Amino acid sequence: MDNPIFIGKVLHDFDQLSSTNEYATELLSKSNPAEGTVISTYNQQAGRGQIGSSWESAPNRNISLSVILYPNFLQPTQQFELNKAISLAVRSFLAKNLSAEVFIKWPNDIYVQDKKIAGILIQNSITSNNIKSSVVGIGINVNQKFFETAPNATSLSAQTNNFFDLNTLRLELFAALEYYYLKLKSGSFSNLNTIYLERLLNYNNEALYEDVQGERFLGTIVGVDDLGKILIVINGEKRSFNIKEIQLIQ
Ligand code: BT5
Repeated sequence: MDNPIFIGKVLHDFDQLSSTNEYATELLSKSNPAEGTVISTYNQQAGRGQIGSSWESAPNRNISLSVILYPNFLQPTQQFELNKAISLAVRSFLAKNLSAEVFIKWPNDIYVQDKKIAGILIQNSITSNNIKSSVVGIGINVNQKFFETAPNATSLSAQTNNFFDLNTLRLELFAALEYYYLKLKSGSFSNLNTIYLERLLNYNNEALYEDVQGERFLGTIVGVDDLGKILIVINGEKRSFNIKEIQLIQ
């Protein structure tokens, strides 16, 4: 992967910030930032997850950043294609720094064994024709070894016992993001889908799931539909689930 050309070229670095996604969204609402503009802090105090959840990060130990993109080559129904490209970029960047296997846990959590090492929060602004802009929020656990609110978290340091330079890692992350984003932009949807499935935790493996009614069942992930719903075969029948409608038990 070459040095990034546009991702991170404009970098707004903050000593502290409540949420990089929140700041990037505000910036987009009142200006026209260049594509690839990054809002970054090593001290994020009120990081956000999906649908009201929060993201924990101890000061000066981790990467928390948001990238502003304009994927207007994607239709509103193709939003999940961006999720695939970004998940693959974060996964491949982490895999280069770890000897253990790194998986994507649908839809876009990054896992090492059964622990979460990175989270992604993509917030799109859409028109009837396309995605107008995206705030791609990424949290990577780097040098933090103990987590107060996230018992299932791990980090690069917890996995390797090494200490990582955040600025160096951040550049590697930009390069990986740019590589996969350009792949997406060139229209390689089916190729990205194939690699996404190859890296998807429990793809083609039977596992135990629980639905929102608390019912547990064995199922096998066989794919992801165009809208990003997970496709699981349960007792010979293919069913689709939206985010938060199902969770992996083991
Ligand atoms: C995510 O949400 O995983 C998306 C996290 C995105 C964070 C980035 S940081 C930069 C940018 N600015 C923001 O404000 N946010 C983004 P979700 O799938 O909803 O997972 C959240 C859940 O993960 C929480 O409810 C906890 O259970 C767990 N969690 C919280 N902090 C964690 C951490 N550091 N490592 C692993 N798991 C964590």
